[in-house]
Amino acid sequence: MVIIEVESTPPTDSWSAETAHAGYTGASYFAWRGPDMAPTAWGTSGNLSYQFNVTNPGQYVVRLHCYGEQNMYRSVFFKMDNDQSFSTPDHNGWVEYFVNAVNQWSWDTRMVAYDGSTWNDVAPVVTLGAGLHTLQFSGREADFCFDRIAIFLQSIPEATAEDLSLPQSSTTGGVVTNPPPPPPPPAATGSGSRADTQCGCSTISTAPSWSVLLMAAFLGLTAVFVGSGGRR
Ligand SMILES: [Ca+2]
Repeated sequence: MVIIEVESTPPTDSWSAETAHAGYTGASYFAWRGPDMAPTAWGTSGNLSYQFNVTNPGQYVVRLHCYGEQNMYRSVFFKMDNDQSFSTPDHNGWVEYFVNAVNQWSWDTRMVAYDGSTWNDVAPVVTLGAGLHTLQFSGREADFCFDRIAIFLQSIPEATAEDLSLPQSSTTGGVVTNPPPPPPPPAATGSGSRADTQCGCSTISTAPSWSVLLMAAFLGLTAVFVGSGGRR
């Protein structure tokens, strides 16, 4: 399961990081303060990109924590990798994701594909193999707000994945996000290597200073010896 705060990447173009609507998570949410874009203007303005790693291949549901100002049809363009299974090839993989709720935060999002005249519902499910994947958005309609992204195996209940108390960068289900998960708390014993082997998520060590100090001392002594020899 991957939980990504939208604001983990800087806003582009007319995306605005805001905090006016209570109920968001993390530092802020993004609101599209640009114009309404044409239904075929995918990928042209306000491109946002999120990369994450999958270790358990499978069918993943993607949900957005959204807020629709004005009406429930505020939407954003969405694309997963270069997957074109959502739509016709000339969409180049882009579909729309809209809020489906007005003036409130909701996970009750709907994904649709535009066929040139109408918008057809598509399941917000993607097949993800092991490895890195890139999720992209671009601006579509004014006053669309989104806060966080949940990507989770279909076997995980939606209510579990949509629990707002979940931290960003969850490693549940063997999936880690980019940016990486927060480092573990320091080991009580002061030995840095134990936390590394337990979490396996980073190379953070809580006590790197001894080896650094020893190396510095060794280099310092070497310099003294070389210097001494040079003066002889
Ligand atoms: Ca957020």
